[in-house]
Amino acid sequence: MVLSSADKTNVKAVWSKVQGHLDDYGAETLERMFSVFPQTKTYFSHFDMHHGSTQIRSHGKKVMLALGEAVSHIDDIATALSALSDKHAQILRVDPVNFKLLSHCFLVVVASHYPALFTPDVHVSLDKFLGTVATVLTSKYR
Ligand code: HNI
Repeated sequence: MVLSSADKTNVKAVWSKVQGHLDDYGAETLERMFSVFPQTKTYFSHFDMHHGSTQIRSHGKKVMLALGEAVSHIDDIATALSALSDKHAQILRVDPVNFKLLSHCFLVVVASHYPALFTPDVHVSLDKFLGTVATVLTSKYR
């Protein structure tokens, strides 16, 4: 997946809005994923899964910060997320199908908070970006 310069501009525009709300949007993304795709909860059996759970908020923020790292290093996401890629492949072993589910939920969060920003072009760019991140995080599985 190749991000064009227009894609990069669009992703950075989204991130300039999102970066002040990492806890909220991270938690919202995870809560949507757990309720819409309950099979994803199997990876988090050690978490308090109630609404407003501090574990969900803190994990959501970690995921958002990692996405922010990818935005900051958008020309070399593989290097920026290399350690996280090792961890997902060797320790967490999250089935790659789940990355699409998380990405979908994040797209919904962005669209619902910024409907005017979320044009079809921006939707495509953000989807391509999330696809690139997912490819990096699942690239070391075998
Ligand atoms: Ni993921 C841990 C980022 C997708 C399940 N994940 C992390 C951490 C970051 C992170 C950051 C913390 C690592 C650390 O502590 O060293 N995860 C991301 C990103 C994506 C992603 C950027 C995709 C955009 N992870 C997923 C998906 C699942 C998932 C799709 C499963 C549905 N991740 C986990 C689990 C942990 C985790 C489980 C460990 C959580 C814990 O604290 O026990």
